Amino acid sequence: MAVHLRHDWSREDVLALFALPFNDLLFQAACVHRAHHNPRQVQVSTLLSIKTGGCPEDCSYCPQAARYSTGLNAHKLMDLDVVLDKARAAKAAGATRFCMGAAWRAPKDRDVEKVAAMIEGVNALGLETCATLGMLTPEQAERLKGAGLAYYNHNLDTAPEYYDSVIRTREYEDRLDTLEQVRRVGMKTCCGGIVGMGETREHRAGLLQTLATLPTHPESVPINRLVQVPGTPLHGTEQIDPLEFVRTIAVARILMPGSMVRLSAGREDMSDELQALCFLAGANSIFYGEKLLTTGNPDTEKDQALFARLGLEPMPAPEPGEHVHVDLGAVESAA
Ligand code: SAM
Ligand code: DTB
Ligand code: SF4
Repeated sequence: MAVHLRHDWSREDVLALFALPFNDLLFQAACVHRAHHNPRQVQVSTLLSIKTGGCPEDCSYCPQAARYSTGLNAHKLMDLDVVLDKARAAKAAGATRFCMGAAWRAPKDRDVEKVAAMIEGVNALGLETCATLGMLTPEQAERLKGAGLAYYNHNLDTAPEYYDSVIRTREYEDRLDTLEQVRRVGMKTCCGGIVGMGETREHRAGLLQTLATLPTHPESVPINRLVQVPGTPLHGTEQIDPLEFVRTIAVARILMPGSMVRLSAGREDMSDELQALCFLAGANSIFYGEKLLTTGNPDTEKDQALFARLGLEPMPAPEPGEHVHVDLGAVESAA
């Protein structure tokens, strides 16, 4: 279904949504959710860290940055057969998308060749594929698309004006450039950020405004709540108010109606009630399986019980060629 989506949200528009009385905001978000999606269905993705730790970047939240002492065991790129065994297990547990993450600033061409073989193998199992490998050259984006990669995850992480407080080794512009390469070759983008990093509401609005004014809305928008890992600079940051977290989900839903809004990292210490509010606010995707990349996630049995309690069901994978939504983009919508 092709839909006209707004790409001209101002910072004031976004802040006005954040400022609504909580129930008004949730009601509006739930209406938008129901107009664009089946509210009983939640898309389920499983993550696998195919290359762990030893990363040269300085992302202040990340346990995989080599410069922080987080006690993590670094691991070289996994062998293809191990990745495919993990993908088979994820499918058997009920996941429909398999996301492979690597702790690279940017992959080398020979790494991309190895990941391309993984993508082909995971596609052959009937799972949707996603990868997050860092910055890409135009040629690398082409190669991944050619291998059949459906989604590329590359987060903006936070508002442009708060970014330097979190990451110094990579520019915001670099992230926007990689997203541009991904869109150009026709892959879907999975792009969101992290909240609970000491940012203000203005910064949360800035992240969401930037996402919602990209040339096309990311097809998946992961909203991560910071997982605080001892040894990282952000360990010990004051936690975000849970209701403010729900507001962030609701505003993301209203700004990007056709996207999958993912209740991402940070679910392990969320109550069922908080997660239920997030689903009411329009979240319709989760990471499913005991592990994120290096940190914990709820057990599959626990998530299955939560779905049963809430009357939710896993979203079936789209048929090949079927589009969840087609964002006509900023230029066409304005015409
Ligand atoms: N190295 C690649 C990159 O940064 O583009 C890909 C992997 S990186 C771990 C993917 C994303 O995970 C980051 O952009 C960040 O949004 C998220 N992330 C990492 N550590 C996190 C944490 N402690 N809490 C929440 N999200 C986190
Ligand atoms: C995203 O937005 N969140 C995921 C995925 N994309 C790659 C990663 C969360 C990582 C949490 C910390 C860890 O497990 O290392
Ligand atoms: Fe490296 Fe990615 Fe972690 Fe940043 S988020 S330190 S780039 S693995």
